[in-house]
Amino acid sequence: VEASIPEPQREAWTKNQFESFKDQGEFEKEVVRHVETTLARSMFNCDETAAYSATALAFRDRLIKDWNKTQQRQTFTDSKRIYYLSLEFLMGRALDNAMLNVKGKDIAKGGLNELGFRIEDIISQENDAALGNGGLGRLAACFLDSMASLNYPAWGYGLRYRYGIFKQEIIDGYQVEVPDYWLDFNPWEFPRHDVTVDIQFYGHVRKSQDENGKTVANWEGGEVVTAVAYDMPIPGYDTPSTNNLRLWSSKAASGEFDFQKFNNGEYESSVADQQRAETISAVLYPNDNLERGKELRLKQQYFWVAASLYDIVRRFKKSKRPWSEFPDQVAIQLNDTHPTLAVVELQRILLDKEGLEWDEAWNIVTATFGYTNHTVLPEALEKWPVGLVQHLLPRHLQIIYDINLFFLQSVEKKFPEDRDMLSRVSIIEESQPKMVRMAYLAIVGSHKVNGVAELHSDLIQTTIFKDFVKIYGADKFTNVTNGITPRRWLHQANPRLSELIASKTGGYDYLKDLTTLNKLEQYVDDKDFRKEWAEIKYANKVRLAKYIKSTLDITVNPAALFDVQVKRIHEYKRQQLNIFGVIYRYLQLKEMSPEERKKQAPRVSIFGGKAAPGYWMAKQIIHLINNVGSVVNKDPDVGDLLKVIYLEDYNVSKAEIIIPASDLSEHISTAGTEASGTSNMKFVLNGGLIIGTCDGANIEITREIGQDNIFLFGTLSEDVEDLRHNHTYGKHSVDSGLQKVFEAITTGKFGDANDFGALVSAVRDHGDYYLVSDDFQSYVDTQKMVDEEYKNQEEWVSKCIRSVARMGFFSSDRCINEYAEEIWNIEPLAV
Ligand code: 6GP
Repeated sequence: VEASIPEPQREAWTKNQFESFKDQGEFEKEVVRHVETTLARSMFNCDETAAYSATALAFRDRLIKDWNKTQQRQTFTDSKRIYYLSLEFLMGRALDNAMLNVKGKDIAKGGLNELGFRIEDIISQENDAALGNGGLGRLAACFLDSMASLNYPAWGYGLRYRYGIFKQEIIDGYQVEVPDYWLDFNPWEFPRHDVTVDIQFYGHVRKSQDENGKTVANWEGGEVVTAVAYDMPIPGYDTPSTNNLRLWSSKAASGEFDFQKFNNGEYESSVADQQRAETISAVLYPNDNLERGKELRLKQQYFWVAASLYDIVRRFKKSKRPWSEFPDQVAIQLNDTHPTLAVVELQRILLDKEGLEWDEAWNIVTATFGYTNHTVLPEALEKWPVGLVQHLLPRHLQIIYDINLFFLQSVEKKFPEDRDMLSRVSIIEESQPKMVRMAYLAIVGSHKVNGVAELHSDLIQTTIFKDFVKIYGADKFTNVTNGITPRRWLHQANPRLSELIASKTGGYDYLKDLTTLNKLEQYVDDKDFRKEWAEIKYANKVRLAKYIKSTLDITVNPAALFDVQVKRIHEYKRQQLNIFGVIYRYLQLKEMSPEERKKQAPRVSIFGGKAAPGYWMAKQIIHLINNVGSVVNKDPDVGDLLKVIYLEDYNVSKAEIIIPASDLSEHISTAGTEASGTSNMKFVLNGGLIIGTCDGANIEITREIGQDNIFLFGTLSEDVEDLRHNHTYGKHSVDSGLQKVFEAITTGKFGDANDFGALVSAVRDHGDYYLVSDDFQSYVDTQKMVDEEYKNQEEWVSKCIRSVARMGFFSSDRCINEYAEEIWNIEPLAV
């Protein structure tokens, strides 16, 4: 890198660079300087918010240095880069992570203490960057962490939403949504007012002839909106590599602002255009595993994809390489189908702007893209009405039709005898109205397609994409089982456990190679180690109990079994099965004599998660959980034996408190519906056991940690279809235990029965699509087993330790290395 600096300036440029804080004194000086100058406040009225801001700025200064160097090095070496396109990045807080990666947390702790603050209080001042819904967005955040930590030259591209996922309040047992305006003070983003791209919408296509007589398409007219880049540094762990996350913000294109109107005093209408432009990046769509065909959403997608591709192409063109080398320099990963228009946009750029021939362009496109599928749920598979695409992106629709034409011609050649094949695999669905099937477009436009856990990758190849396996062969399809970053999800969230592990495995190397955890296995029978382990879990539970007390004013006993289900509320994730099970437990407790009750294991059932604002059934589930809580929690017959807690506004920073405190967590989706799940990995890594179905990554977790260390129950994925068929056409009777639960609900034990009619009849009268009744008995039986096993704490703790020791596979580092090797063909950059 130094060689890239011009000789005369080299010395001046490279000397006197500042490093991480030399000592506590230097850190304090920096904080005070930022309070007094950058924030223009006096230390005499420096509150926690100001102390947070100044601390963040002090660390940011260090981060920027590494960031600049990394970018310079990437430019200089000119090696292949990976671009991760995701409409969601669920980052959470950044300060703790920056402290870890810049190395200076201990100094900051001491320094803040001396200035009169506790580091935990300062860290918790930060707003979460909540630019995502759930698993898909959090996975993208873990991937950024791993790509930086492994020194891959990687960029994330997304949208800078002014409002992230809404904040959830629970009022009278109902979810209420409050906007999440998170940008008040965000030291982690850098506006790049000089990096802008004009994005076109609407208009029409005019064909003309160029000087060689070749027909060229000109996309003309319509409206233009400007994309402005905002960059966020992504530091790696134990490496100076600091990558970039570039988020685009929309604003009116210069020249769009109507000065004439403004001059005439029509202030309001003159800013209307501006507001319309800004709407594009205003808000994150709050649906998880659901697509609704809204025009603004399609506008968001194109806006973000077009700006990102412009940026990527601009960077490539600086290298002056021939176009054929584009795929050697650029890999683009599509995080689900949301960025699929990028396939069309790149083809358009190569064809219309750069003058390449169709085949030449198309070979470049398909060699560049990879597509990750995150769900098989039909309601989540993206489709856009042809008419809408035509209206918004007329040239793109033409290209989509051409892609489809050439694709179908090749299919017809290969399968002349299969007459239905063409309509089955067509990118255009011949429905009323016609629809563009984005997943099919993504498959056709990519060289690799992957699922996110073994079962899921098998399922996509045998169900929703099976024709494409026939067409392209099995090699195009692969699996990359999801992972999580151990830096955030063990070291940051559970510092004491991390320290204990480090003391036994030879330091913090395990944070770089998670398989090192296997050294813990030799301590499973070590009584002292087990004791320390159990004490840490208990302390984490005390911390959560305090949080529950402070937010809900409910006292829970930290010695009780903490049973946690936190994730988006969805029928397929089956929080309804959980709460029905809780009701069943409650009814049983009520029937027992006081003597019998004394023998029962106390439990705290903890729920958390948001429902999409338009998902009525999910909101009913939240309501029922809260109503059950308000009955159970004040029932003196039950006391400590059962508490039901709904934690408001589940998000990344709350997950960091909740996950380390769980004894048991629930991952109980109907088999075949949860693509992977990633919180299952987080819970086990933090020394909790799980109860789960044979679904998603639960299956691989079982394989790694051993069947004895997990509570599996329920229908297998291969039996789901038959059961559903029987529900519809055969006879279907509700499980007898569940009937008692329904009786309690419908007789008004938990508030107005009418409120929960739909929840009950979905199971009882409407085919029980999610097999709640089929799995109910085995669920409560398995919970009984949990109660029994929890009584033997020595054995329980041994299982936890053994499980953690075997979780090495689930690091997102492993995952990223697999993508790099199998899909991106990219090497880390030496530092
Ligand atoms: C989620 C899947 O539901 C979850 O199982 C998986 O762990 C996660 O993706 C990461 O791969 N899918 C979504 O959130 C989604 O909206 C379109 O998919």
